[in-house]
Amino acid sequence: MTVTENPTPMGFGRMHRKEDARFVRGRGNYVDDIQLPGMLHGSFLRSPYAHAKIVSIDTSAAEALPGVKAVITGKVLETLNLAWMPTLSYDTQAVLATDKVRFQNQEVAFVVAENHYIARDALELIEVEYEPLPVVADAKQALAPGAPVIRDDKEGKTDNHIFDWSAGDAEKTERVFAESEVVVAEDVLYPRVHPSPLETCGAVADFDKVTGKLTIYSTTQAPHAHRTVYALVAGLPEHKIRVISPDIGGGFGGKVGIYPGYVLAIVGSIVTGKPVKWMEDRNEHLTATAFARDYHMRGEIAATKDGKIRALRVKVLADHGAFNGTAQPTKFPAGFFHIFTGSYDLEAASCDVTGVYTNKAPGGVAYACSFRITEAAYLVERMIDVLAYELKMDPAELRLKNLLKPEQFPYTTPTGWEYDSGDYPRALKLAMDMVEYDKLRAEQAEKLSRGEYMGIGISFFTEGVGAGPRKHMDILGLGMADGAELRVHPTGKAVLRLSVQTQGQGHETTFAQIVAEELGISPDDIDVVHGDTDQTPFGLGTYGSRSTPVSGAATAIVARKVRDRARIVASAMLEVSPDDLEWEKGKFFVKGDPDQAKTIQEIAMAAHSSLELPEGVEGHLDATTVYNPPNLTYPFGAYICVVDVDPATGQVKVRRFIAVDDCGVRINPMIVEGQVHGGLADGIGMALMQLMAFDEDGNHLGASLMDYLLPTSLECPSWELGETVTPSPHHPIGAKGVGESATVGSPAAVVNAVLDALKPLGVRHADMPLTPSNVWRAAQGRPIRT
Ligand code: MCN
Ligand code: CUM
Repeated sequence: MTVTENPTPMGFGRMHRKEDARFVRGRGNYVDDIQLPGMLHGSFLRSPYAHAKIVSIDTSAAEALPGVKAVITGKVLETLNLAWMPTLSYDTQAVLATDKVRFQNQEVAFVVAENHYIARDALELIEVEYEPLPVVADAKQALAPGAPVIRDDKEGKTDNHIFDWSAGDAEKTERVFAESEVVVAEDVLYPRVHPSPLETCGAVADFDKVTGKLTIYSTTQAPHAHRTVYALVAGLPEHKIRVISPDIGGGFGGKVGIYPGYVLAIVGSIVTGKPVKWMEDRNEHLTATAFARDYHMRGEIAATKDGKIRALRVKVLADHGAFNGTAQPTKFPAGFFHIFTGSYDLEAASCDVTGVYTNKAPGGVAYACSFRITEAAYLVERMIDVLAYELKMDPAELRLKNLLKPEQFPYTTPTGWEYDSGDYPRALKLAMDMVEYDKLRAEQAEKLSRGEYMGIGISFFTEGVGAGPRKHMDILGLGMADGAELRVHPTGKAVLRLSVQTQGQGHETTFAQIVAEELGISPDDIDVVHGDTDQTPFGLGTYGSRSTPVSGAATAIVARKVRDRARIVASAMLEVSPDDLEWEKGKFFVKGDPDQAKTIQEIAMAAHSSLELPEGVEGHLDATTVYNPPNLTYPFGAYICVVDVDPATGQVKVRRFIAVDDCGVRINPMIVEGQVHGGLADGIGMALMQLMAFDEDGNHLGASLMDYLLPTSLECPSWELGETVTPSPHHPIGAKGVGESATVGSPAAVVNAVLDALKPLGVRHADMPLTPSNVWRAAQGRPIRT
């Protein structure tokens, strides 16, 4: 493909995505595109109840339907010791319900048939007798005395409590609060939402009885971690398991965990001896796969009268659904929520998080959350605006007064994070310049005098992305480090093999660009292989925006190892000492004699030739590495949203959105901007439209895209992006992650803008989603509905 206006850069820079050549031609290869000879199809019978005892299941009529090959129930799985599986949070989750169902649409039975239609028809022939039980649909009811116990499968469990977790210095925080001039508190809800990528979840399992090899094509963001878990759970030898994650149509964290469907496709294939495909529909995806958020927060902020913020304290009730199926580093049951002090210089902070079971789908960490930094960033940015409201201060001025200063980096937060680098005031001032802040405030005042409500919302966020370090971070005991392998063929073309896996982030392009930057081989001459455990080195996968911080570093390092080998080969070719060579992107030359040079392509050929190499040098240029990050990287940004609100109808129009992001060195600015665009749209979705609601019986009220709304171009303005570049000092190319930045930063800007518009009506806070009816209710001073 020739793209004249967008030539391939020899390294970092704007470049069209290599993978788009197949996507725009409809030649992507997704799980549902996989067709294997003799393949069967599986489908789930799901529970209509949110909480009910299973009295009996009769599968005989379904089994008798022509074309049905197997009907699997929890009782069948019990005989295989597979009725329950471990979650990524050391809990257990029912693969198929045996004793009772614990959320609506939970998996109850699995039919394997010749095709999808027969499988679905057979579901209707299964007779299940349920005995409905009282439902816990609300996190606050979960710990009430006498609340029905959801997890009575756990021995001795008499309540719905999962964990208590705290961070920070509670005593010191208490002291600072006691002596502070101003203390403001607010209840802030981050409602349950769902990432809802274009592609739902699915798998094709193919067990070969002769070789004992199990191949699983699945929509996973973490193929290697899944393989290890399958090996541990099913007792299958790990080298006989191959997990292939082909093209993925968006993951957003919803494809990190292991779903019953993956397991049942495997069991189905083992039972029938045929490949089995399972692919869920939209309704199943929305109701049964990982949700996000559901954090009920009580924030308190302490400050001086003139707006110096001193301390922050948060209590969280975290709704984890029926099984604790979140995925985050083991030591942190609330993920990275304890980064809630955000971008500010505080004396003290503390948080207490309590996790509870409810009769809702499990999950919790999804939707570009950076392990709950979304909730943390939203909380602090809302609290800052609440404080500004009480102090009658401009929210931009209040932030500028309290932002960390560049000279404070590296900065250790009151809850123990070490921020690597940043220049926060510069980013906020740039955003304010771009939007012409003072002019905008004047316009707002002028409009208000004519009875028009306009709002300006600011948010500033700091994320920590790139988990490990391995010493502090693991998932199910697997340390968070990632491998990379780089092969350079004799003609100088290269193949990079990675443990991380793209779901749309453009890794085939950007990781080739990192190699290009380091070696001077064109990105067009570098293939990136990922998403196949048989072909790639071990690593924990893509989430928490860790690909660039971890595997991006591994890629730079492995390319530098290749360069070190190339230096030795070049020295043999040029008959000089390696120390007498100098590197310039793409070639080594003799110091002081640039005409005496060998290109990386010439060196690659020589490395494979009969050229005599020094003692102990093996030849070839290939290298491998494993990268264990010394710290997270800390991207940040300043966002400003401008809205027009009609309090009479509750309509909100997002007029402008300015986003200044700093993710350190940008590998491909075009891809970074695409990531930011997507995240900003997410923010508008969550702030204004999205809610996974349930009625008191636990019935899901957002089970289709008619009820669960996704933002479109109609709701989004033309984004205005700015950037600053503060390299990460510990990352080999100075890059920080960016994939989740805009989703983390934008909801608060939108909500703050709407509430800024409603400020003259005396509204200090209202919870998301700010739908027209909720905005109208807030404007009327009525409680809003979530
Ligand atoms: N990048 C860059 N320069 C930087 C940082 C990143 O050019 N300084 C590029 C990277 O090379 C990569 C992309 O931007 O191509 C995102 O990189 P990174 O921030 O490392 O994030 P990951 O690749 O690890 O992607 C995960 C992140 C997460 S956790 C969610 S959730 C999310 C997101 O990415 N899911 C997505 N963005 C998504 N975008 C798409 N299209 N689909 C998803 O499912
Ligand atoms: Cu939390 S969503 Mo992303 O980390 O895959």
